[in-house]
Amino acid sequence: MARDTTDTLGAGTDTATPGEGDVVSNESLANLLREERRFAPPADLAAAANVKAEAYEQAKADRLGFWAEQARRLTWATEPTETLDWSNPPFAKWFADGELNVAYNCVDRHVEAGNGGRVAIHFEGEPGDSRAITYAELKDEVSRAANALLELGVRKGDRVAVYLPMIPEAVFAMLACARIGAAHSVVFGGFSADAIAARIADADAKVVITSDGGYRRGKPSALKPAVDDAVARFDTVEHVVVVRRTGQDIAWNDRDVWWHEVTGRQSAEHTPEAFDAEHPLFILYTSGTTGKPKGILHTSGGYLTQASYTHHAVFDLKPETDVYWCTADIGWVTGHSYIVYGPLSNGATQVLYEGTPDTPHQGRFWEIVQKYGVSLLYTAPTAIRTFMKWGDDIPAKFDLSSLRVLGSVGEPINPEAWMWYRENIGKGKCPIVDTWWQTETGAMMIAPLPGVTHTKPGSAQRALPGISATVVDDEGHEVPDGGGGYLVLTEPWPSMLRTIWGDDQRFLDTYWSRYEGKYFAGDGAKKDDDGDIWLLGRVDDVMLVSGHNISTTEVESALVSHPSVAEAAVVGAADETTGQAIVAFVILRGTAAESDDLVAQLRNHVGSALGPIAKPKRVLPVAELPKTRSGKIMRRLLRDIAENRELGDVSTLTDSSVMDLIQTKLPSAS
Ligand code: 6R9
Repeated sequence: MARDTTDTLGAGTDTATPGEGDVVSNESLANLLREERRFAPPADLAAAANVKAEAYEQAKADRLGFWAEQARRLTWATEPTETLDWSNPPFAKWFADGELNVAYNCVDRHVEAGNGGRVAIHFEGEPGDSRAITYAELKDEVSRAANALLELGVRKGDRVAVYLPMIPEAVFAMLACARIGAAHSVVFGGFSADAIAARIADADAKVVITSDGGYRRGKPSALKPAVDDAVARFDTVEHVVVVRRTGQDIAWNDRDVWWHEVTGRQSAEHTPEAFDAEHPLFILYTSGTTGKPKGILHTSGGYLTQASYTHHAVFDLKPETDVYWCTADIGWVTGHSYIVYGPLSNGATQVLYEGTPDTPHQGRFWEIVQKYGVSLLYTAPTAIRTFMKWGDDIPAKFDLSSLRVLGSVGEPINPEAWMWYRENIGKGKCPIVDTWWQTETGAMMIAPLPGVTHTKPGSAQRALPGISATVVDDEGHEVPDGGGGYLVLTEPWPSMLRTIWGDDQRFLDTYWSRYEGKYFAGDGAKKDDDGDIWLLGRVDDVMLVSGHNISTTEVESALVSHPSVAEAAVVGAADETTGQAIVAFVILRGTAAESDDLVAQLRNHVGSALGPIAKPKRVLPVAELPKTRSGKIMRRLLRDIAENRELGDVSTLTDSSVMDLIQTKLPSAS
């Protein structure tokens, strides 16, 4: 990147006018791809890696054979003889004649193999309470919870909604559902009563599992009132099971039962039944930009195969010695696949943390890494940029020498955030695995292999073995190396969504109608000269300035490459001259002071990094950005602000007061 060079591309131009940009922009926007930093895997990690370079060749030669082999990682009650049934595309069946119990694979088989004494979960509550749960104890907890659900009338094929904080009971509840063949529908703790009600109604959930509250930011925060409000709207919800976490006062209704009472009277023995590989495992709602949330349906055998394989391959998990920690919430797909199903199917020891990264202090994450000797860490760019903002001195106070692989998920990671993660957390010795995937894909799809890939800051690089991904243009033709367009998946994969719950037509329309025979992911992407893939953000967020597509990710990464910027969100706002004009919202790093001079510098900085056409019309320093509970920036709301419109749906926002803060900062926004 040309971030330290002078203003060679004429970034003094304030407004790009149509026509003028053509040559300059095409050339200069490719600058981000001129990322020349490369990091080879550490030799010792490469030598002992779970997955070596041959895996790509093997999967290429026989993709289905490769996945059939990965399915053998699992313990089947009936081994599948058929790998993929694609006779009715895009409705896939994987391992259809196989039978298994997902919870048995995540729990019992480790106990039977003699590892019952291994810690499955090191729970760390926000107030500092902790609890270690071995695989043997997990088996008892999950069995009791399964027996409790049966007592409450839940049966194979039913749906159970789960609305819990990040406490062990969330894991027990999900596995108990899996164990008896009921599909869980986890709703982010903190979503509103309306959001819970919509999800209960769509899936027709019979039972809801919640808690009195959970700890967030040093205080107990209530969960049950939202459930009470939602459940009161239906007579189909038969029971609400309530975990006591905070002990706060709650209203009590006839259908409520305490978790500790209903599980406490059960036997710790429960014989898991084998279900078809295509039996539903869970529904997880993902908010579309418009319309009601989509209930993404995942099934059992294929999903678990890919969650398990990718966790083993991409984190290089050695279950006897590693301590793994995924900081995601259980309400996000990352919590499903990389807290519950992937790690537990692999017999991992992991940390489960209830709270926020700054309670009681901004070093809390690093204190946890030090306390448990975490070796594999999986977090999101939003967290990494927040840590950058707080300053390098905070992680420097802790012993992080146990770390060996660092993961990222959720958004494109800006090259400078990647470098910061590598230097300040990984101390220059840990491979970074930037993992691209979606709720819909169920498990990782594009990511480096830590013992194989020469990593590049900011790129997820290439499809994992057995996965086929590429970038196509408007007409669906694959772009050559160096070209840009849309990310598509060209072959079915084991953990693919099977449909949208109750709406096959929407499944077809959303993902399979844009390009014949290809899955449309909704993300913009580019291939660099080596053929490596760079994700450029959601297609809905792409800006059209003077006839040029400009990706939000590239402009944000250019801003974050300035030493004063920790985080940036960029939107295209309607503009009379250029169609759209780039408006950038930036969070400054701890030491930087807001000034007109700095704003001018930042605009010029983007201009010189990417060319004049990408130079933001406005740069607005703000204290916070609107984010979803999984940490994704909600650019749609910033666009509403930049265009002086009333705010759209804010129901998935973490903290709606953020919008008020931004609005008061912008009396003159136009
Ligand atoms: C796992 C998850 C999916 C969307 C996806 C993309 C963005 C996720 C990314 C990434 C660039 C990565 N995304 N990981 N973009 N690089 N490593 O996040 O699922 O919540 O369904 O979001 O997130 O835009 O399409 P989900």
